[in-house]
Amino acid sequence: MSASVDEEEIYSDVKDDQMSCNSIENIYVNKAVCDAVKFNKPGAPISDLEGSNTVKKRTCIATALILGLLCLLLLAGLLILLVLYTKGSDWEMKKSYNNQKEANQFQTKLQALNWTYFAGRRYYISSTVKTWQDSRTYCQRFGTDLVIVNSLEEQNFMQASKLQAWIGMTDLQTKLAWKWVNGTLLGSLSYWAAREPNNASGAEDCVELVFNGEYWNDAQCNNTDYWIGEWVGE
Ligand SMILES: [Ca+2]
Ligand SMILES: [Ca+2]
Ligand SMILES: [Ca+2]
Repeated sequence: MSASVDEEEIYSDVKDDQMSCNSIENIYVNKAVCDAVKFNKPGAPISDLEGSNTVKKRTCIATALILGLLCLLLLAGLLILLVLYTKGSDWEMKKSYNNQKEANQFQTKLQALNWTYFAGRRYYISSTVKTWQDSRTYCQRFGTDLVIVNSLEEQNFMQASKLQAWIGMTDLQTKLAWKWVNGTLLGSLSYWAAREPNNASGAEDCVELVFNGEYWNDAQCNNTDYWIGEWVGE
């Protein structure tokens, strides 16, 4: 009877162990212990297993902290990019607005003062003086350039200004041949004054209207003249 009781107790203990081993919680937590009990194999010492679990928990916590930190860094990076993008867009919009505003002001000024139409073309006749390059730069800022003379009619039109004014021709780059500002070489059509171009002192590389606008002369580019701009394109 006593032996039977012992067997029952042993059986009960084993059963308890099996139930314990079958519970979901313990399957993952105490697998090594269960294996040791179920298969009657020497398992790892309990203290080692607990230590192992503690290490795993710490590893999990550390991993979670690192992931959280990475998420924060990623979020911060996205916020910085968003701020930079917004500022860049604002700056571009402001720049575009300023350029458009400047162009509109220029158009208004031209229309109010010196916009002139001839043979379907638009011209700007300056009311101040500048060097040849500064005159050209002024024109280019607003989509124009110094005038290119394509016909006797256009030459006569400029003569009507009666100004000593720069036109769009130079030999600054070639020193050998005269070129219009659009890169084409001067052809047979020309209106040089007598004994011009003479490249006086070896330093005359830009062309101006002289004799009340009737003829051309090569002059030093750093002289200051009025200028005539011609709208590029139609
Ligand atoms: Ca022209
Ligand atoms: Ca020259
Ligand atoms: Ca000259």
